[in-house]
Amino acid sequence: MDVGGRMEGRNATLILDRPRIMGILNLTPDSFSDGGRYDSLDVALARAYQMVDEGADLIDIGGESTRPGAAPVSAEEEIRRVVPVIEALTRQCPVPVSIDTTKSSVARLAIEAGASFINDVSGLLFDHQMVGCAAETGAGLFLMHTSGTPLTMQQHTRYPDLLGEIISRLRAGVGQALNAGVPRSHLAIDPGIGFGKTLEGNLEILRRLSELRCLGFPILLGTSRKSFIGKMLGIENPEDRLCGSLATVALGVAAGASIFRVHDVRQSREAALMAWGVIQEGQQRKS
Ligand code: HH2
Repeated sequence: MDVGGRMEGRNATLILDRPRIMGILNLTPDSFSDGGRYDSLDVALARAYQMVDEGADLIDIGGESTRPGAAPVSAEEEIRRVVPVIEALTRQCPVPVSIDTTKSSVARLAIEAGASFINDVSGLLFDHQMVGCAAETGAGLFLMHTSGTPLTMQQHTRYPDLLGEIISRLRAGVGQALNAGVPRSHLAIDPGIGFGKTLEGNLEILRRLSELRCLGFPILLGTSRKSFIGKMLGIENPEDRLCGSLATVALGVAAGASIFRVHDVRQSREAALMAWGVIQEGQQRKS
């Protein structure tokens, strides 16, 4: 992680002088871990404020599940789910909001409602107007690697060179964003854990995560409660995957990731800051 780095969004800046926590708020009936939990405005806002109290630096709001096999949702339905919550939350919330969507029409209305960042799990692949939306609105943009839509991505999990493919796809995405006028300081990258990858592929990404630093952008890591942790540890229920999730956060900090997308905010923040403290001390001794 580059000390002194930052990621800017519309009316917001994430100072990356230590690991930052992105708290997950899925306003969906079918997300793999928290689907159906936050289906009223009050419950969703209460969960967002709870994550802020627990130390979240950013709240990521999504209205469409991206788990493998998830059915697509219309833009109208996504907007109906996310916009009222973003509007109400950003009126008072002390931390910024990102909109987790692959649709520019949803992103645009979410930003009008107060969101500062776009989290595009397709890395600009699904909607060619997304890049213009980021450039015009001044939103920050998280670009993630995937191999296809949630319906098809698990059919494309074999790569001759997995890290090479991720890096070249992310390089193309950031190039496209820079060409469209999105400033460098508004971009971050994400290898897309669980998106068109096998168990071995996800482990390889974690082992070789530091290689993504060659692109020179902040790295976001989203491992929280994912099925590769369940497969490794033989744990069926996503809510029981906390310990495995925390191990990946610590490894991510050591590899140079600076933003962690998580369900368990307090625990992940503590794991990240502990790992960060160990690394910092080592760095101070070297200098
Ligand atoms: N993972 C999920 C969704 N959005 N965004 C980024 N940048 N990185 C990720 O790894 C990532 C993401 C999937 O997890 P979740 O939102 O918890 O579940 P679902 O897609 O079922 O809503």
